[in-house]
Amino acid sequence: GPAPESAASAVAWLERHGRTFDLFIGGAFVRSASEERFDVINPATREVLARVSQAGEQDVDAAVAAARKAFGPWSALSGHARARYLYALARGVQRHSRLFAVLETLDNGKPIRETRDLDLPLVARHFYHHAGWAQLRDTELVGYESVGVCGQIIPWNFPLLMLAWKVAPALAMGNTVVLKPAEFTPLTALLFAELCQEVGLPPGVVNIVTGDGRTGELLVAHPDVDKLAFTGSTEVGKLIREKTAGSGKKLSLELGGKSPFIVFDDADLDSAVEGVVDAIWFNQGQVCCAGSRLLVQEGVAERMTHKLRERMERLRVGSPLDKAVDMGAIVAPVQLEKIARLVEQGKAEGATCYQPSWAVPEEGLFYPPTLFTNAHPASTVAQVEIFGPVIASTTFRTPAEAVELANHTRYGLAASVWTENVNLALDVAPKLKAGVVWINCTNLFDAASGFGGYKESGFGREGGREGLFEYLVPSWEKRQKSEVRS
Ligand code: TXE
Repeated sequence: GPAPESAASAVAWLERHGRTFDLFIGGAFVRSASEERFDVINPATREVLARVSQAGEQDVDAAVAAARKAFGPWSALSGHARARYLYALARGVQRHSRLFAVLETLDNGKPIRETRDLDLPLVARHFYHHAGWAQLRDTELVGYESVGVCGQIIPWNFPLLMLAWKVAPALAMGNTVVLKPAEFTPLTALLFAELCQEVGLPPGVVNIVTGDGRTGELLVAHPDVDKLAFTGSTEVGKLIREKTAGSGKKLSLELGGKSPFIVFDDADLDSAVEGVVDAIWFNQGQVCCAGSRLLVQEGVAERMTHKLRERMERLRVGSPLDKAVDMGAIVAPVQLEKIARLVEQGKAEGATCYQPSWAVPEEGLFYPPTLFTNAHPASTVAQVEIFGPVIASTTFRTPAEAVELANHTRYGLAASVWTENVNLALDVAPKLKAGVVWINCTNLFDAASGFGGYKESGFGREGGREGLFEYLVPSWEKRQKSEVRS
């Protein structure tokens, strides 16, 4: 097979920083007031990659103040002037894409094939797309104003891509940002901070405060933050909603999921099997819209299980720098323990558990692809977001039953429908309560189409035209608010 990707570029970058990182505030790297730091590990080897700052109250205050100071001049720029910066960031991401991809793979554990061919192109695309919207801002979005200072809290499953989803629209619409990456995966955000310097982004437009949930809480509670955007667990999302109630802060939440993957009798089963690989084994299943519930029509259930088991045998789990692997490492020990615990619970509840005959590497945080069949729709593995490479399968008889099972969840992020009958697909799709429904495909994203959920998957959309309005307020609303204040 192909030679493994070299980690040299990312290692050199880490070494250049003495493997120790400060916070990015007001366009410069500054030491945290407390000088407290935490370890960031490579989940494939458990080695410490770097020590990163834990931002405390003074640091978050300084970052918000820097963003506030930058907001006036930044929001007063013409749209096309801001577009120039977004184009420069997009080109910068492409220029350094190899380094970004390797660093992301080291930090997160996901296969280099994915960071190189999916994460990075999608990141660049997101900045290009929003650069275009920045140009159109002044003519196509009249009657709206920038919101102000945005606090953005992101998860570890797509570290740089989630940064792009948050930062690009915020900047394009004239806002400034204080972003908190997830504590497991802060490194590409810090490299992005360097890119902001490289392209000459005005100081304070983007600030990056690393730290754990405590730093997030400080950002959520900060009185001078106008908007909060959060992607992460439903539990923390709920907490943020409670804490911001009545604060006047604008809020968008992109939370968990337990998305159905529905296979009808007439589906092209080989394509559907590849679809499942993509739905639940892509990124080790650590995907908010992962197809984690397999609903199969009775007539093909046995064949589908058989084909899936054969395909599972041929999946490769191992070093994420190996270009031939299909699955890398799980992000952190707690996540690996959570997966293992839920799989044991699934077995205890009586579902049939299939794993490949081979074993995963022992040194790193690896977990094998896992299939449950005969999972009762109300059971743990069919209801709880596992956020790992585990899919739970159930059968159904009629399309109506498929819809009922699909919607039998607290979540509503995504769904995938597999059939050769276009009428059936178009009949079923609108009945599924999900932010996106894929037909004969899965896990496809584009900056031009809005992404987000229903029910406990959150609210607000990212991407598309609708995503822009998360970072704008109607002018009349802003006037009214300032009148109330004065
Ligand atoms: O998420 P958290 P965790 C789900 C998934 C996973 C579980 C736990 O099921 O197993 O959540 O993962 C910050 N105030 N998803 O614990 O805690 C935190 O520092 C403000 C699904 O990693 O929600 C990080 O930056 N912020 C999800 C971010 O919130 C707080 C992706 C997300 O972490 C905070 C990730 C607080 N009180 C996990 N506590 C998806 N839908 O994509 C933590 N944070």
